[in-house]
Amino acid sequence: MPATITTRPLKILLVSPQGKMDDDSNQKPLFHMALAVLVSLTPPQHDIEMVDEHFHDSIDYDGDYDLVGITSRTLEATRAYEIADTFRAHGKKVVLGGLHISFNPEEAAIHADSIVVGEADNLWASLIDDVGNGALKPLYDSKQYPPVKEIVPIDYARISRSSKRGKVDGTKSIPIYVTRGCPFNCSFCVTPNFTGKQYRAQKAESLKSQVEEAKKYFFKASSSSKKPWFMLTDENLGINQKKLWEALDLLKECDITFSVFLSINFLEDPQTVKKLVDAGCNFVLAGLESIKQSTLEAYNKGHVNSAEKYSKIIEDCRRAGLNIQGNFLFNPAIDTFEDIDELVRFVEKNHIFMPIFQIITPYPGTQMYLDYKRDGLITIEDWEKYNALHLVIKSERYDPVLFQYKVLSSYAAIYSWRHIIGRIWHNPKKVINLITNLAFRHHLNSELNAFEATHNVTPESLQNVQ
Ligand code: B12
Ligand code: SF4
Repeated sequence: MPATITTRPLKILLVSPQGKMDDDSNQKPLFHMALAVLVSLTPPQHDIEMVDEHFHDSIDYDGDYDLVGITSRTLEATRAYEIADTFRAHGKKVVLGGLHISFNPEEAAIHADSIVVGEADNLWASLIDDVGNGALKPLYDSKQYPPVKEIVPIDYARISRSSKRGKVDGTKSIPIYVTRGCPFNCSFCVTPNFTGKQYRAQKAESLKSQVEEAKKYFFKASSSSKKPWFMLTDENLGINQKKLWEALDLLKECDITFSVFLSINFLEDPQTVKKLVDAGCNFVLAGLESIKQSTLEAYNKGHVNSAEKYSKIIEDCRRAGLNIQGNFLFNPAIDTFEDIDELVRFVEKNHIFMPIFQIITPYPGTQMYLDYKRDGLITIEDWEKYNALHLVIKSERYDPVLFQYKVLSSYAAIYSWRHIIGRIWHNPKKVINLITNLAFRHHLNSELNAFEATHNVTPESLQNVQ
């Protein structure tokens, strides 16, 4: 609930910046959950405006804002700084927060009047009070405030008044979350050093009323899409089976479709899979990362995923009516070109739904970043390039351009017509399969063409590279 009224009404702008290399994915949620949380926590007398560059909203640098708050992930950090600098040149007070800023406060401090480190849930109301009283501090560190133990209910009514997003049909996702945190320690993931230790879950009754509110303000059925699509932005919804089942039983009553992030091993349980399908789950995004257990071990994910079980779990889910979206990581120190080819064959054989290929990227805040930084293995710290399609670490075995080219061309290859037809034929929910495959195919082919032109490479360049 918003804190009590203590200051004069302020006009606050909240911005979600878009990095130059952040693609215009159709998987993006209708608004950024960080901003949604801030809106939901803001005392009621303040006027809030939300701007999202992922939807090409324009920014009014001359607006009469008392405070401009900007969120950022690493990929968006450079753009966030650009926006912050421009607002400050126009005499506005700027606060920067979010994942990237939390792990790079000194870098960010140059661009802002104030920096928020960590989750803002328990400090945002004090920060606003300080702005109202002309006493904004340069740093708000969540460690100096009580730990975040609860999930703030998202105020969809207020978000709809503040944001430029109107009602959408079920082809665009409305974000919501049930839990935060994940107790695992995968070395490439930010969660263990951010929300990981503070696992918490939404109160069941509150979840249902939020879904109903979200539908009221953001959903309009169309002839081809009759149910709203919610993106559950939990880091890993499967951690607590009791909470998961409770949430799924409630969602079943809401008549929606949704997608969710979940570790694949949780799907070994047929009851969980059945509950997901019955509740309206369209697809689960699972970080499969690699089909080699030794690679999973190297990322400290060996106890979360069991590679030898992937095919059976995916097939069982498919039979039950559930698509599994697989995310895969490629690392030049571990994966040879032959390993990449083998993975392409695995993706084809298992008809993985909407597969995602990523080059391993040590995001600030991860254990991997700390290790690579210590060992001098990071070659690029231009944050614009942290979109997981650039190689930003040293590679002994492969020329960096050729490694990127191999991953990108393999990525495009898994969206060839042959793969797409196989996927649509075998997977449940044909329409989503068709729409997503066409969107990925189009996007990846233009990325590949641009890469070939920029780097002057052709498929022949990869021949004879082992
Ligand atoms: C849902 C999700 C997605 C969704 C939706 C993304 C979106 N645009 O909203 C999808 C699937 C599209 C996605 C895509 C990607 N994602 Co993602 N995603 C997540 C996930 C699981 C949850 C994010 C979320 O909604 N959290 C809930 C909000 C409330 O939390 P929050 O942002 O941390 O906000 C709190 C604080 O940070 C702070 N705060 C944040 N902003 C601000 C601003 C101000 C002014 C203040 C005061 C405070 C403040 O207060 C908030 C409330 O406490 C996270 C995991 C994680 N640990 O965060 C990964 C995560 C954010 N994703 C990640 C990555 C790498 C990506 C991709 C680059 C992957 C790719 N190659 O395509 C893309 C980038 C797209 C993009 N521009 O966001 C990384 C980011 C690492 C980093 N340092 O940047 C994460 C952390 C996962 C990981 N590997 O560790 N993602
Ligand atoms: S299981 Fe997923 S969310 Fe949890 S630490 Fe590993 S990658 Fe991060």
